[in-house]
Amino acid sequence: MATANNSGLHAHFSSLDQPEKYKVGIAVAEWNDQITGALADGAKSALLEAGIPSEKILLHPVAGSYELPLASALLLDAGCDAVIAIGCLIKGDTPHFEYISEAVTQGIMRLNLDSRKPVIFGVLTTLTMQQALDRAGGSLGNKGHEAAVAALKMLKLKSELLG
Ligand code: DLZ
Repeated sequence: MATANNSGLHAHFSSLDQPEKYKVGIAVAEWNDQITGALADGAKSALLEAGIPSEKILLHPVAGSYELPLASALLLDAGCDAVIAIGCLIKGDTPHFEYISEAVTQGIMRLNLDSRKPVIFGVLTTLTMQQALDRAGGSLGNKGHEAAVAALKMLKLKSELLG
């Protein structure tokens, strides 16, 4: 069962050295934009809090979650050091949800390993709109903010390991 404090992401993040040198992309799906807009706002505020300059945060909308892997790849090609892919898939009456979820999950993981750059899975996959609202600034926090913290932690890890 989901809990209100299940990640500890914030507790263990110490700040990034020279945050001004990083460029971070945010790809945002327009499907369920009430949710994805709130997630993108959460992600952007976490990056700004960490000292990434606003002109180095590239936020780009795409039609739906299925487009997120290609949009993320293009953001990496455009020089981003990390990308946060934000979407919201809500299960309906057809198997569409399963196909898109699987494709997006695999596509984003592939980008991580192929590029050796963090591409963060900020995609909610929920059974109901209420579950999505709970995770987009509601009772279970803002998963977009947590996704950005995950990106910052991966950038820090990469810098510690590789300089
Ligand atoms: C088609 C579709 C459906 C049914 N549901 C969602 C959804 O819940 N969340 C989402 O982000 N996108 C959805 N899409 C759109 C697809 O992701 C994609 O944009 C289209 O299939 C065009 O490639």
